[in-house]
Amino acid sequence: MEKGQKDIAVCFPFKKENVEDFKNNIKEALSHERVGHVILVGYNENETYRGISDFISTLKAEEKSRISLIIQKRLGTKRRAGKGDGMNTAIQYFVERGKEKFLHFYDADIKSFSRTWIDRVQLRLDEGYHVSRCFFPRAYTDAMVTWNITRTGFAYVWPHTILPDIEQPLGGELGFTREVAERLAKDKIVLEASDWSIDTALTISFARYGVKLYEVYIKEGKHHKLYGKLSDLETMTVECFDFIRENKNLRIDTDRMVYHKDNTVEVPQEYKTRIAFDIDGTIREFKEGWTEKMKSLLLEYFPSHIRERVSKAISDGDYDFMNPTLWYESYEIFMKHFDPTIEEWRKLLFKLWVLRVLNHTKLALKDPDASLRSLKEMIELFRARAGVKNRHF
Ligand code: GDX
Ligand code: MG
Repeated sequence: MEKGQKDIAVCFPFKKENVEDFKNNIKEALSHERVGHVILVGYNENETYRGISDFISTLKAEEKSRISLIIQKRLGTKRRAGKGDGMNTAIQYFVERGKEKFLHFYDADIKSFSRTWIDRVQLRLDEGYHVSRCFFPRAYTDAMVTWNITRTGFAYVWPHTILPDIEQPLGGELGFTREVAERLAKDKIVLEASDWSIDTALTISFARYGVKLYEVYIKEGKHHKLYGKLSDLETMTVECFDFIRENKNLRIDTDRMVYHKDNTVEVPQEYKTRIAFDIDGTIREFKEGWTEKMKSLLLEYFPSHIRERVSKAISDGDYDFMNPTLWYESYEIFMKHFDPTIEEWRKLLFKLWVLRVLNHTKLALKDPDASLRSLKEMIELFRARAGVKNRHF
């Protein structure tokens, strides 16, 4: 980089966020000497959008000139309009109008964001990696979509690739080169990932392109708005699963791909024991909303040893059974039969995922280290079984 060159664009996609936190993040990005452009992509002209628009009007002319506040376009045609449309709008805007060489993304709701994150991501891009993405220490009861949907799904569908080894394949904090942005902007698979599936779509696409990828460990962690009951994650769980299912016939070969990551120091004790969601509220909700159609899907597709335990969980509150082996069997059934157009399939996937999370959480409360080991072993179990069967769908 030439001295004084502003060669990085930073994008914050946003929907409804705390305006003060978001303002701090924008200021932090603007204060970075290499950031030439800050792209803010809103879902619509809501309260957050208006708050940020007022804030921009108070900035100095030089800072104002480096900010674009835009509304996301409808780029996908099949899936819900969500974060994916926001990120894809930013990528297109960057490719068509931006002059910078690199594009970074960060979530707008992060409370621990600092300009040093930009440095740490950019360091690897400057070294020649095409994509550099963050991963964070997470509570052992957090990241339950990542472990039980995404890394398991990658191990199931693409067991021979590095995809299941990526620490946080759903993370929204990452940077890549203009060349990668240009490919993404034309990629139908990515453009259709208009909802929460965008993070999965990007990860899969980096593997499809065979990029040089680096995962950067941000040891201070990502502090952001918290979840309540697991039902806050229902849409994300289903959308992330469905994207993998829909693309299960994609042939991906990562033999020549370069993938490196930071070594992590031991996760701090406070993370090991922290409970990431409202357990009692989740259990209460689990019992509700079972329709006849959901029960008939269970009866038709699931073996009796799973079906009977699910029924007992609903009637007697015996929640602690969905271990990695039973989850593998269930996952396979969803992979083969799940229909995203049928609401009951979506609900059933979510309910069984809740049982998996509750089973893991019980172990995490008793023996945190054993629970982390069991998540890692679950990925290897999925990989080994899928690899051995070497199935063709
Ligand atoms: N433009 C736009 N449109 N932005 C959105 C939309 C949307 O429809 N929905 C969410 N966002 C923004 C949001 O304002 C925030 O800046 C960011 O996207 C992430 O959303 P948040 O509600 O904070 O998601 P959460 O649950 O923190 O998940 C993030 O981390 C997950 C993970 O680390 O596993 C998010 O980046 C997920 O994609 C990721 O799976
Ligand atoms: Mg968040």
